[in-house]
Amino acid sequence: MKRVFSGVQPTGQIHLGNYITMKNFVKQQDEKDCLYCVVDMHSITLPQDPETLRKSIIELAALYVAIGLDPNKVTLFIQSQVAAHAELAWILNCFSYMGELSRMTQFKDKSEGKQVVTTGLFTYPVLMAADILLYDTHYVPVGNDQKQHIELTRDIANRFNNRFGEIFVVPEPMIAKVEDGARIMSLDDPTLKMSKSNPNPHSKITLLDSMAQIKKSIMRATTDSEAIIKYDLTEKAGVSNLLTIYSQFSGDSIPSLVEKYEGQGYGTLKKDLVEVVTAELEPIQNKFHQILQSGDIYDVLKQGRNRATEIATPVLDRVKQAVGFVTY
Ligand code: LTN
Repeated sequence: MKRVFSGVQPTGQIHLGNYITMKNFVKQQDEKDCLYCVVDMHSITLPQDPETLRKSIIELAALYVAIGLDPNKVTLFIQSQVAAHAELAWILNCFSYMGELSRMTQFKDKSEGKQVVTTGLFTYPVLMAADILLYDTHYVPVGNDQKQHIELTRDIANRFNNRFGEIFVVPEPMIAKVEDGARIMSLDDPTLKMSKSNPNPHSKITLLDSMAQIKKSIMRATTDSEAIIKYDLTEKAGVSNLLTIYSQFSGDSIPSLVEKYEGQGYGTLKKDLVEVVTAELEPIQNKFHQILQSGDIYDVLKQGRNRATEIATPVLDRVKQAVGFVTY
């Protein structure tokens, strides 16, 4: 059975862009051996408030279940609960190059203009490589923005294998198909990617937004003054973004949506989009609250930690043996 691994950071709120990636997690759970991780160690590469982080870790785990991951089918766990991640990351740090890490665009974006940049932020992609390689992962479902990190993971794995023999499985990215490679853009400024760090609450829709807030964010989304519903990412970025979101939620193709709304105003499109989005998110929110209240999530995470450790331990031993450490 092919293995799938992916991780989400427990920082900020999960927005629609993240959600589309996570829906792809759910799709994999029946045919593949899936491990999904709350990557809390990645989150401390930027400053965090401890109590907020602790709460976000459990909430993200609950959200994983609420969107449809079945704890009896997949392994859900917290990265910092499996020490092998940190151990392998150290070893891989000794096989990664300053030059290649300096070229990571996410590092450049996140470090730009900062007075202090931690080495943790710099080696973030190496920890991500460790996450993936630790489980003999075949496929990694991620958003487009993580492609470069997966490429680096493959480079590190190949480098290690060339030096020591077939130690690692070389993983492949699995990128959710969005029409024309479109990304989910900010609602207030469709030239920017929808982002956790955008301070404007109406720039994004997060999975835990109230229904009223979702309605407000969609109804005030930036469009244009043409009042023609057309899919055109450069000329009509705002309307195209609404169509992309609509299509992701309803499953309708974009051409069929363009046809459906031909001759109608943006108001109708937006009202219907509110319906489609809230109809899907409301039951997810109900389930989310129910899971948190029941306390069952801790059992799920313990079981996940045990299973993850079982898989990771022999892989880590293989690596330790390869580099010349003593294992017994
Ligand atoms: N960098 C990713 C989160 C992440 C991840 C991983 C994704 C950490 N480790 C391993 C896939 C596999 C992000 O910020 N989206």
